[in-house]
Amino acid sequence: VDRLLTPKQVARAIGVSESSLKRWCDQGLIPTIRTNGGHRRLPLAGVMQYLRDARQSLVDPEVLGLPRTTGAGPRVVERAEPRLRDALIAGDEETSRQIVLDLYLAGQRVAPICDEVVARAFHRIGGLWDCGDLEVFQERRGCEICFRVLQELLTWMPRPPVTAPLAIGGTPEGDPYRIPMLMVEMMLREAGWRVSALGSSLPFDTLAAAVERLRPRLFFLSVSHVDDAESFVAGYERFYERASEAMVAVVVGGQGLREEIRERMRFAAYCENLARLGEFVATLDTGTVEPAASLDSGLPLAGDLSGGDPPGGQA
Ligand code: B12
Repeated sequence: VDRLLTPKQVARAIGVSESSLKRWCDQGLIPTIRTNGGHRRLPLAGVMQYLRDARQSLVDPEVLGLPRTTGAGPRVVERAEPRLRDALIAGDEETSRQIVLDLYLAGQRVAPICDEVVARAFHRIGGLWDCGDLEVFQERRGCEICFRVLQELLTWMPRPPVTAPLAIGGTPEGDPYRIPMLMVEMMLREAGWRVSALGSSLPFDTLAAAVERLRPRLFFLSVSHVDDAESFVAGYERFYERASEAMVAVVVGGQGLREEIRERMRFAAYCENLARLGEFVATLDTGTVEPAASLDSGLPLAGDLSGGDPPGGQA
């Protein structure tokens, strides 16, 4: 459930008077709801969206439950990566949180935050662990911290309308990796999708059942680890057959999809990172025209117009 703040709290966090803040609420700059008694309450997600859009700095971030030094970190991805890596290795959750939140509040998109900062930090952490320079507990602890921080970011993202296209996905059996899947969820949410992450280590048969039952527009599969290439490829092919019968686009990604495995798979797209995923989904016809509006105009829904071909010039 979204945390509710009072105008007084938000005014203190930003460093403006309560009356200015109430005026902004009444002008619709910050989403506001009213209590039964008529008092204004501000959902935290809406406040975060406002801070991000307005690039508003904070004088007392702790009032919002944010790290004390929020706003003091790098706003560019290049400088953030080495700092995040060190903080994750040291198990410093508040600094890790601050680094990621600062980038988001500075208006950075999900794809560069995830691809260029978080994933890159983990690729380096994996390398250090491989060379014996890191303890397993440090890598594992870094994962836990990262997962919590990204989940927090997800709760701040605006909720998509019920008419938004649906994407579902997960990781295949034997693949316990949760961070890349969470990143895909964030990326799609930012692009306006409804997303239902099914979980990790799921057998292909149950993934196919989910596709048939939920009929999403898009299915995403994240593969970081493949135990046995033969059974993976065979299981995936059975899944893909059922997904294509259900007319569901399948997008795949992850470090486990080495070229020799990829070339034995069928898919709508393979994306090496979230930036590519963003480009791919922009080409998908998601038919988000309001049903009522299209009935009024007597025109068919957007989905019927293009016949499933990507609309030109969008990617
Ligand atoms: C954390 C970690 C683990 C954790 C995972 C915890 C968890 N619940 O998430 C645990 C402890 C489970 C683990 C176990 C193992 N691990 Co490990 N692990 C890592 C580590 C350090 C980070 C993984 C991670 O989350 N990275 C961050 C993500 C976000 O990066 P990413 O996966 O590249 O994702 C990006 C893109 O690939 C893409 N993407 C990914 N998925 C998708 C999906 C779609 C649809 C799209 C569009 C894009 C996309 O977008 C992302 C953002 O840019 C990596 C090091 C590394 N190089 O990443 C090793 C690594 C992946 N592990 C490795 C190994 C060897 C293992 C073990 C076999 C070790 C062992 N001997 O037991 C086991 C295997 C267990 C298993 N059954 O899979 C190797 C894999 C080598 C290989 N190619 O097969 C790596 C590369 C480390 C290394 N240098 O050797 N590991």
